[in-house]
Amino acid sequence: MRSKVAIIGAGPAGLLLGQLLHACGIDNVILERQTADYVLGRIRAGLLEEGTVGLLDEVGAGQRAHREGLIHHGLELAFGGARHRIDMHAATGKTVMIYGQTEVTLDLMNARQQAGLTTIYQAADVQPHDFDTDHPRVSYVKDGKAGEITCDFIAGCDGFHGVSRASVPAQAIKMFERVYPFGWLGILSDTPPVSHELIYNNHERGFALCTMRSMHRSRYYVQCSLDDHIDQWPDERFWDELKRRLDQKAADELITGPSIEKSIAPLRSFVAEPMRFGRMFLAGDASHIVPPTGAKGLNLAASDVHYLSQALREYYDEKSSAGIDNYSARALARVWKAVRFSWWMTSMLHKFPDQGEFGARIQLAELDYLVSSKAASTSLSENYVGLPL
Ligand code: RFL
Ligand code: PHB
Repeated sequence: MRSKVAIIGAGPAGLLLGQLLHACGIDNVILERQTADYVLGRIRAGLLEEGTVGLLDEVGAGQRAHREGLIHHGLELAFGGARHRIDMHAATGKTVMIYGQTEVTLDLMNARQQAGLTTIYQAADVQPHDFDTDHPRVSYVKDGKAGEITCDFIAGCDGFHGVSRASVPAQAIKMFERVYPFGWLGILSDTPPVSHELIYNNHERGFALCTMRSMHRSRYYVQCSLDDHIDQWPDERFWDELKRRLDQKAADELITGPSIEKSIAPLRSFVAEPMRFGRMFLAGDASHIVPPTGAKGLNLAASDVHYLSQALREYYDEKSSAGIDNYSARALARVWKAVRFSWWMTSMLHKFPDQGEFGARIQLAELDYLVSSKAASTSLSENYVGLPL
């Protein structure tokens, strides 16, 4: 099979890139290791920047998000027993949208199907080749039969554990990493959210986040130990622990119910540089990971593929390589700012094993400064709603 661009991975990065390329007439094939149902079953991100919603609109996949997504003008920070609202809209003129990653993925999958583009699900042993030449290709096995896609470019959108980054020779890539000494235990439950906006809680027992998927479905997270196992967290224990970390009003108003999903995720900051290797590009989690505290992972995947699609359009339409030559630097400039913001939010809100009473007081001082200083709360807002694309 031949295609201008072979995309590895049908997560948000791969699917959005496929539609952005299609919109400028660049044909592409996606190879995905899992089934479509498996990809749709992963409960992850929930918060979209306006820029990300704009990209969904650009490819004609934004209608349902506008109908069903919840627009948030602010967020709350809770510490020292009280809650403080940050009005992001007043500070920046922008809002964020609550719309689950599963829904984004479904909308993009449907758009792809309507456009008649090829996605090969359950592709095993996917392997990029010869991306340091003018004739890259990707090999795979489907239903026991070997296949190959010859292409002009390969887009590695295959997430943190994907094969694309792993195929780059060690001397050509530099990696930066910080692993945090805790994880997030998350549950999804068909109960109304405790508040109409998100509450980020700094508490001496550890961080907690109250978020949602709709006005009938809530999503809660508590900071947990990396050694914890899901079996140690029956629903009652989760709700008890969450309540202890909330302010009194939220604890009183919290409506609990059976969980419909429960999982533990480790927290990590990671960046691989550069994001281009000859005729292969990395985008999304394949090249960087942020802890979820800043809600940036999916939004960065979207901005990466926006830059990449523009670069490839320039290559085909204007016969210019300037865009692809600049892709890595342009994407990384935005990535590092989101890495910084996510690290900062994580550092300010979680309980670290070695922070001591001094560290805890510094966190409280920083939070108090944030909610009382216009400059500081504007800075948080500007980053949270998303830096310009
Ligand atoms: P994905 O979603 O991991 O998709 C990669 C796809 O590649 C496939 N794949 C392969 N295919 C073929 N061959 C191989 N060898 C392959 N290896 C892998 C995989 O099966 C998969 O389908 O990466 P992508 O597209 O870059 O998207 C990134 C986002 O999924 C991720 O950044 C976000 O989920 C992060 N995230 C959040 N981001 C936000 O913007 N806002 C949030 O509110 C937010 N909350 C979160 C999050 C991530 C979380 N977890 C579980 C890590 C909350 C959590 C708890
Ligand atoms: C979510 O809704 O899952 C979510 C929202 C904001 C975050 C992280 C996760 O910072």
